[in-house]
Amino acid sequence: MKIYHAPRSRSLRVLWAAEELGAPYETVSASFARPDEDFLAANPAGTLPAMVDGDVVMTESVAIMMYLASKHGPTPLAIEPSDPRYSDYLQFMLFGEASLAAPLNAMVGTKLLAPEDQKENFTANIITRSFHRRLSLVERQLERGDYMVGDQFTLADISVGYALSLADMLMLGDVSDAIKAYAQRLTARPAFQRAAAVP
Ligand SMILES: N[C@@H](CCC(=O)N[C@@H](CS)C(=O)NCC(=O)O)C(=O)O
Repeated sequence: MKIYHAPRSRSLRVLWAAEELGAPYETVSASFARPDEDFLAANPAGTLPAMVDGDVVMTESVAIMMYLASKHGPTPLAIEPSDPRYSDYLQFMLFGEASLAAPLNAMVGTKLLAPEDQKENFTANIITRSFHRRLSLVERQLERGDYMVGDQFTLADISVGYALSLADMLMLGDVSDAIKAYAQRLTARPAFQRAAAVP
């Protein structure tokens, strides 16, 4: 399995999941700012990650994690649909990207690329406020256990954990102690550290 990767991009989710699963992979360095031909052949949209596994080509980080869990499972990282906790698993797996990380793409542009006098603007402030409001759902979950699915670490935590690290990178402001402790639990995992060390 080949993963097009850049450090701190969403390909980190895929590497982290592969490390947790013990799934073998190789990485290909890629840049969404300057995509080369090989990367664009795998993902014409030029977004990271892209994964090529034989004839299978996928470009959504959360979907790739679910694919890996199916392929290399059964695994405690994935909750089965018959399990009463499946709804939490599904909810936070998708929430991590759709509700938390996706809106932050606009903040990457604003904080990192926009001219100095356009870094503070109405939309950026709305996105930041909304991100913090949405974290209340993560906090409510943490009142029930250490992870998004009670006390079981799952792919949903990789999904949400990446969004937290992106917000931290963008310096979107302080988060609650519960979120800080949760982020520390996640980044302390050896599989995360191995994935984060991949250049
Ligand atoms: N929903 C996609 C989002 C992919 C995405 O936006 N990746 C960022 C890098 S972390 C990117 O390629 N941004 C450049 C762009 O949107 O053109 C996923 O979870 O994989």
